[in-house]
Amino acid sequence: MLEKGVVIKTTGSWHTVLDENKEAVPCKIKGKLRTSGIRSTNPVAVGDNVMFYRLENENAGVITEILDRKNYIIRKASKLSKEVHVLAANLDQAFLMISLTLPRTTLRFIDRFLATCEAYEIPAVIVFNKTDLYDEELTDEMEELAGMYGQIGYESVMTSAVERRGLDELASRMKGRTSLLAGNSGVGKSSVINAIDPALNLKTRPVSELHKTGRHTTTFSEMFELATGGFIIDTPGIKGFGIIKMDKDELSHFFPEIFALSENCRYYNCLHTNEPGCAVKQAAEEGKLAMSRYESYLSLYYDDTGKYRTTRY
Ligand SMILES: Nc1nc2c(ncn2[C@@H]2O[C@H](COP(=O)(O)OP(=O)(O)O)[C@@H](O)[C@H]2O)c(=O)[nH]1
Ligand SMILES: [Mg+2]
Ligand SMILES: [Zn+2]
Repeated sequence: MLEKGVVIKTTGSWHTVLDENKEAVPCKIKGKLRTSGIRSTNPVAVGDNVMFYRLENENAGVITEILDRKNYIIRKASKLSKEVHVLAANLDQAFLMISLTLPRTTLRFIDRFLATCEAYEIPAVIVFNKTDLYDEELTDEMEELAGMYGQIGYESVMTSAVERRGLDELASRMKGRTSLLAGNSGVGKSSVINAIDPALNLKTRPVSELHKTGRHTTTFSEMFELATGGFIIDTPGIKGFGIIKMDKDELSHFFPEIFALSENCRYYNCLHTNEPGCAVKQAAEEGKLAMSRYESYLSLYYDDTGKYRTTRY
């Protein structure tokens, strides 16, 4: 009998599928699997909804089909390969956890992440963590940034794992949804999740040990269910999340406020770098567009490393 389930972990050829009674069943894949058509190194990803059957007298099953994906995020399988690795599928939203100190997240990193979410059409929320460490100046900066991103359409949540601040709000936003939790190492992702649901007992690591090697040895994504409801995807390959190298003439689509301003540029194909009559550049100079956002746009525009594919998936 076929059952429906969701993949919560993949390690090599074994995939952990959560059945409809929330029981975890280790599954292999049936030899021939209908795939989604992309050339990926992994046929099944965390977040995939699948059909599977159980093997008799064994606590194991076989996946026979991957149901259509609402969306998925990828990274390149390796530096030279054209193949991709699907990091996660069926995301409802992405939380970008940042910190203004220890370690400080750069605005460039935030904007890259947000632009990538736009390209994937995944709603993004910014989480300011470690707020217990912010002095008055950093608190002002946080309010200013939250206001600036809020105007663009990105909501913010302010949290502290230490002082248990903002956890209810975060948990309620996560409830009933599948969320990607992203952010630089050390910003407190695991700590915040543990503070929401201590039973998960995720490993945390002091910031002073971040430079030590072995940090990024895991390459498999994992999905956790919170006791308060909702699934969280913690993916180690998040650096490669920037895999979507947007075409230069499409880049402004992924900066919503820049895209809105571009309507007033003199040339319809204005790229907002140095063109005469560019409403975007003018707005940045007049303070109507955050200079940091404009600079992030330009930095992505000029980022010609050729590291990533130019295709949008
Ligand atoms: N002061 C303070 N420290 C925090 C907070 N959240 C996490 N940390 C510390 O930051 C370090 C890294 O946390 P961790 O959860 O491992 O970060 P991750 O790499 O994003 O999962 C640990 O030493 C945590 O104790 C917070 O809200 N306030
Ligand atoms: Mg962690
Ligand atoms: Zn322009």
